[in-house]
Amino acid sequence: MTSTLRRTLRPNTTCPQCWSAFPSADVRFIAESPTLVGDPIVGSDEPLRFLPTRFDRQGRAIDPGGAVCMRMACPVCHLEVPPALLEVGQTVVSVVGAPSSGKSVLLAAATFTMRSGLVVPGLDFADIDPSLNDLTIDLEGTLFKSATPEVPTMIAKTETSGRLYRSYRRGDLRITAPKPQLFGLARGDMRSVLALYDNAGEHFLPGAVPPFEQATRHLGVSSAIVLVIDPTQDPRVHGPLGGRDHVAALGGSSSAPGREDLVLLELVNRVRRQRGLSASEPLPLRVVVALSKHDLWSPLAPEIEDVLRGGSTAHPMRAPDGATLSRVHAGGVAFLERHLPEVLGAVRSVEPGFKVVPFSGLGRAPQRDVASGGMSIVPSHVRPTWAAVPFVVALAEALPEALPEYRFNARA
Ligand SMILES: Nc1nc2c(ncn2[C@@H]2O[C@H](COP(=O)(O)OP(=O)(O)OP(=O)(O)O)[C@@H](O)[C@H]2O)c(=O)[nH]1
Ligand SMILES: [Mg+2]
Repeated sequence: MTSTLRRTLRPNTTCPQCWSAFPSADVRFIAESPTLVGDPIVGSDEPLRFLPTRFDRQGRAIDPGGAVCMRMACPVCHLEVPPALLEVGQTVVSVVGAPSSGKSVLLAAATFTMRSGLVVPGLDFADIDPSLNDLTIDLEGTLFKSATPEVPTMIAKTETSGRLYRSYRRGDLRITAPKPQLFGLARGDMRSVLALYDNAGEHFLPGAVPPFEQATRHLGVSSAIVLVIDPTQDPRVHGPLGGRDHVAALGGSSSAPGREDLVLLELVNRVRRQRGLSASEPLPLRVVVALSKHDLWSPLAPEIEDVLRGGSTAHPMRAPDGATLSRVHAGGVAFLERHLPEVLGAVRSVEPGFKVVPFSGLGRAPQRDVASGGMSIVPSHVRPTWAAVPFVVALAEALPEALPEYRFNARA
C-alpha cells in the first residue's frame, strides 16, 4: 500500500458485516480480472478476494490477472467494505422491535428526511456507496420517491432471509447476516460512518433459533439501540382507541399480541452474551425507546400533544432541541406508565438513562387494500412526524460532542 493511503488509514477497522476487528492494512481487494472468479469464503460466483503485493503508480492494487482493483473486502468474511470505513470510525445503531412494529417504515422515513439536511442544521448525511445501500434506497423508493406517487403501496414485510442478507462461510458454518446500510456523517470536525440494519422482527423474538441470533450480532458492537415499540400491539390500548378491529384497520395491532417487555429482555440477554458481560454489569450502550404509530395513539398521550402544540415554528423536519425532547420524553413515560407499565419497568431496569421518542413513520393511517387484503397508502399522502428524531437522539448519545444541542437536560 502506498504511503498516501497508509497516512489516512486507521490502525484497526471493524467489519460492518461480520463485526470482526482487523488491522486496516490487512484489508483484501476484490479481483477485477474476469478469469478470477470463485472465492473460498463468499462463494463460487464471487470474484476472488486477495491480499495485494503489486500496486500501480497511484497506489491502486493490481490483481494476479493484471487488472487494477479498487473495491475492498473484509479479511475475515470477504464481504465488501467501503474504503471510507478504513479512514473514519464507525457508529453502529441497532434498530430492534417485534414483527410489524414499524421498523422498516421508520428506517425509510428517517434516512429520507436525514438526507434533506433539514433535520439537524450542519449535519451531512449521505450514502457511503449507493450500490451497497440498495435496501434503504428501495425502502425510500416505495414511500418517498415513487415513480407513481398517487398509486397506493406499502413497504413489504422484512423477510428472515433472502436478498436483504449476505452470507459467508466461517469454518463449517454458513453465516447469514443483514446487509449493513452505511451512511457518511459529518458535522464540524466529526466524521463517522453510521451503520444501520433492518432485521425481520422474528429475529428478536425470545426463543429464536440460533441462525436468527447470528442475524442480530450487531448488538455486540452497537453504541445505541433504537427499540421500536408499537403501543397498538397491546390489547390494553385497543379499548380506548375504538376496539382491536378498528385499530388493525388503521395499520395498528397484529395477529399476535406483542410482548414488548419480553423482546427487550431477550435483547438484553443477547447483548450480554455477545459482549461477554455478566448479569450485573451495566449495558455499555444507550437505549432510545421509539414509540411508533403515534398518529393512532396520540389521543392517549395528552402530555405529548401539549408539548407538540406549543412547539417551535421552525421547519417541520427540524429535530427539536434537548429541552423539548426532555418534555416529550416525560410525556412518553407518563403514557407508558398508564398503558404499558411492565414495558416501562423492563426498560428502566436495563437502562436507567433510556429516552422515549414518539414518532409516526407514515404520519397518517394506511388503508386496507381490497384487492390484496394488505395495508397500503398513497405515497403523496405520507408525512412522517419525528421519524429521524430517534436516530438524532441515539447519535447525540453516541457522539455527544457533535450533537450537543440534542442532549436531554433531564433524566427520567
Ligand atoms: N397508522 C400507522 N401504521 C403504520 C405506521 N408505520 C407502519 N404502519 C403499519 O405497520 C405495518 C408494519 O410496518 P413495518 O415498518 O413493515 O414493520 P416492521 O417492524 O418492519 O415489521 P417486520 O419487517 O415484520 O419486522 C405497515 O405495513 C403499516 O400497515 C405509521 O406510522 N402509522
Ligand atoms: Mg421490516
